[in-house]
Amino acid sequence: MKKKILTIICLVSIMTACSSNNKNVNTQWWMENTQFGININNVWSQTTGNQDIIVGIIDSGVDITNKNIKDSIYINYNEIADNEIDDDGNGYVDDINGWNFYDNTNDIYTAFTSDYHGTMIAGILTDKDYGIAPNIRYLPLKCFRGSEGSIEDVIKAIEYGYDVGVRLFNCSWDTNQYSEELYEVIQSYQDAIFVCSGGKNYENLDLTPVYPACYNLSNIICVGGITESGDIYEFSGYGNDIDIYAPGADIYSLMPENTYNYSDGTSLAVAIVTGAIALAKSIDPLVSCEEIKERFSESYNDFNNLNTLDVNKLCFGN
Ligand SMILES: [Ca+2]
Ligand SMILES: [Ca+2]
Repeated sequence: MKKKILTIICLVSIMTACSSNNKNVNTQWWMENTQFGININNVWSQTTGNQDIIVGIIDSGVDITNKNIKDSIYINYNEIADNEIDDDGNGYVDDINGWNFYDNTNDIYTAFTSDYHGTMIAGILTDKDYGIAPNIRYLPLKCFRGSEGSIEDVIKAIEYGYDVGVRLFNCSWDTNQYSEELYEVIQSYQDAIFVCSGGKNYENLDLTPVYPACYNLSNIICVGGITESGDIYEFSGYGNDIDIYAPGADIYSLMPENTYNYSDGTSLAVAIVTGAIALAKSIDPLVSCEEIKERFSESYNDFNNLNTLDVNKLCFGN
């Protein structure tokens, strides 16, 4: 059994209701809606993502067998599968589709209960029917089993992802524990953007910060969740540290083993923001985190007095 430096890192997701597999229902309230949804239609007429954009999903594992996400998986063409040789010499044997840092294997999916969360994030990002940016690539970086993981593995995953070419990381988790090591690794990759959860409790982050979202670093984006009625989602953090609010309730997403479900959680808002940034980077690969934050600060919603995500404004500035 691997010895781990454990910290408490909790993933944020609550499944609300089991749905049927009826895909004819109007399932995603937040996609086209221009009030508290993300206003995506005009952007989609220009791009549904560029395959050169690779999003690193630091999360639990991903069931990549689903037909709606299997074509978006990152493939390491420098590695020969299943020959038990580290062909590309990066220190990871047979790492074709990312890596399982939790168990230190190339098996990025273990079981439904341990890996539904990462699968859900991959679905929001790239599901052909229900995702934001189906034509980008995602790289599974499994650091959690269920809600259990370690800073130690997260740091390895960031280093691995960056070497692969990831410049956009989805971090749908948080911890109350400040880690200097995690701070430093994020700081050292200035040209990578880290989209992070503003927490799973209804707390003012100015008083009760969560990490990595509240590290004072220019390449971190701190995300909060809102509901269909524009209220702050009941388990989202709030306060001045939040850069942008995005839909975080009643989100329809892929689950393992070819199932779908409605879920709530700041985790989902994070994935929606990551997907939106992936589209912005598909249009302008050199857009900086600073520029993105500036566009977020202009994305002010008078109805709820919050900065709420508008993908059209993010991508085209109006
Ligand atoms: Ca390798
Ligand atoms: Ca190999």
